[in-house]
Amino acid sequence: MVNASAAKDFLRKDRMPTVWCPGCGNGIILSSFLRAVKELNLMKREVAVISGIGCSSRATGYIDFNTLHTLHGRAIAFATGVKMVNPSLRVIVLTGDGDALAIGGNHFIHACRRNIDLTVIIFNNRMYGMTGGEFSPTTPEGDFSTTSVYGNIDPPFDVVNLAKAAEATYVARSTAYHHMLTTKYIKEGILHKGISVIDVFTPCPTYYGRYNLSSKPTDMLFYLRDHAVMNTKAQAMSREELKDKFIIGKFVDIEREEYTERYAKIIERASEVRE
Ligand SMILES: Cc1ncc(C[n+]2csc(CCOP(=O)(O)OP(=O)(O)O)c2C)c(N)n1
Repeated sequence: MVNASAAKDFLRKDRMPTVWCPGCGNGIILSSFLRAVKELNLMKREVAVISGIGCSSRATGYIDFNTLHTLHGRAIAFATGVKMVNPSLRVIVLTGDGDALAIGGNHFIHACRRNIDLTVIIFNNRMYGMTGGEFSPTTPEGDFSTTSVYGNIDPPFDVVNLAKAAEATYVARSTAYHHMLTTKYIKEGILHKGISVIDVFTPCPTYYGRYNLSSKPTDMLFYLRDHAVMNTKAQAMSREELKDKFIIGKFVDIEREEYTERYAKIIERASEVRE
């Protein structure tokens, strides 16, 4: 076990303070990630961290690894390129629900389908934080945002079900409150050969919270504590008991041939033919 201060080894202290609002869970998720890297004893040079655009995607600016802060929705595309060129790197994607599932939705499903060895950590704040609180593909139906002032009419994606349907080989969900669980899933995801998707729920206090739950960040954490149910426990609960709850846990952990390994075989075959 590594304590939280050890994670500071990986922070670019000269970039502090962060842009994140007081009470935002992004810092908690970032520290879960740093703790996971520390506990796995990974060297900085072995790790590449790629993000898109958004509040959550700013995370790459605060950490001292090989990092790329790329284009909105293109984090997984850049990460795919990095992994293809250097399969020995541990490639991690830090992304928002908008970045990964709206503009980046295509890259997300195809990375799952290919089973490329990326660890995709979704900072799921249920809306677009950076641009002012618009609804995103994970905003629940009926919820309020700056672009759904009478209630959102779009049914949301369930990230776990989406990743499962696209045939991701590791899928888990945690929250900013359950930081030890998040660290555990990130560690497992990094060690997993193939794509791992870790959906981490962290309602944005500034926009989502203010419009839908509470303007107090501590209430956000209590909300996560009181409404999350482990999937193992949920199986024995009735529909009525699960009303207003969301399910966390590990949902998929299977083996399937990884994409860069398949590609290496193709290169080998092609060079044999040429010789
Ligand atoms: C091509 C493009 N379209 C739109 C934007 C504007 N934009 C910047 S961040 C963002 C949404 C961010 O939401 P999310 O990915 O959920 O991250 P969060 O800020 O909530 O962490 C949008 C629409 C952009 N930068 N580039």
